[in-house]
Amino acid sequence: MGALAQSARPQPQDAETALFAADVVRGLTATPKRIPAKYFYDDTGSLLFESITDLPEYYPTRCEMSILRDQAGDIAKLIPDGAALVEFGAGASKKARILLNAAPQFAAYVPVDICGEMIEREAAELRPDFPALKVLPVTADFTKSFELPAEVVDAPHVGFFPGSTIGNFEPHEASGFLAHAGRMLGSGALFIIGVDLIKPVEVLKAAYNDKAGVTASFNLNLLKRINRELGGTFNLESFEHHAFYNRERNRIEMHLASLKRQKVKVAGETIDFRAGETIHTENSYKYSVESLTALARGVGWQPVASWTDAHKYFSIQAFRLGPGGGSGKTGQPKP
Ligand code: AVJ
Repeated sequence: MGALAQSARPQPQDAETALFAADVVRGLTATPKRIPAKYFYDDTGSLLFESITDLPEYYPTRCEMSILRDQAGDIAKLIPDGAALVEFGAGASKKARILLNAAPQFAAYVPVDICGEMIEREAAELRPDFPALKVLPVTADFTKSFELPAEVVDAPHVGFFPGSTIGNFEPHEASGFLAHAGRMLGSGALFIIGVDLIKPVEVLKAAYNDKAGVTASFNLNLLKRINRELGGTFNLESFEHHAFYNRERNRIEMHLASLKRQKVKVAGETIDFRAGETIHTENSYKYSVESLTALARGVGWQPVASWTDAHKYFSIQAFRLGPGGGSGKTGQPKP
């Protein structure tokens, strides 16, 4: 056994790592090669994404924050007394804080995220700032069914899905997610969604090809993570960050391109790369207010209001679930 084979020996695995390994092997043995974007966010990846949000070229976070700040008063008028704010994929609660400050009628904040450690930490920081608010974190995959805390089951529900995370889904998955959120929140619920808008290609391209190379590091970190967690043998020098706008599909695509013909071992499998062959690592779909509305309407959400920033780069859109939407407030999947 050579040194290469030694270092590529599969590592002992927990359940999470086993799922990661299965997804990566499935994606790298498919044509074209791909890896789900959710795997970007290990500790380093989360920090790199934080740095991306500060880049001069990366407008989405700044635009969304400015809309939330400027329109907080108008958004607050839509919030019923005693409502619970349910954030899907909460992470840092920076954006929720703006809504919670503007709408003191919120009785509860329910951040939902797979990373329990992070939302518990955020909750501990929020509680002293909002002493009257019940902060009730739920550790769960927000794309699957989860139980809302008993304290908020009968409260009016306000869903919150900022950050254009919806753009990572294929349109049919986005529609499926909106339907799922409807079942979780119940009829009459409000849903506040942050979505990146279609805009001139130069602006989009620059946002995913920053001069400082942080987005490239974010993309390449996925290979580092595979090397560390799955006994991968990726040479980071022989892969390159590619990001471009696909006009037909209104999406930014990120890829990692192999600079040469090469073999890489991952989780005990050998993967062949042609020179120039890519791993598709992310789609970031861009919507218009109308195209998201059409998707939402299709699964029972009626448009209530929408706001954009001065450049019309980003949008916050509010929907209400019509009667008969969702399947009640228990969060159980439909039979
Ligand atoms: C977190 C999915 C909204 O698509 O803009 C940033 C992720 N990828 N730079 C986005 C991302 C590259 C981001 N989302």
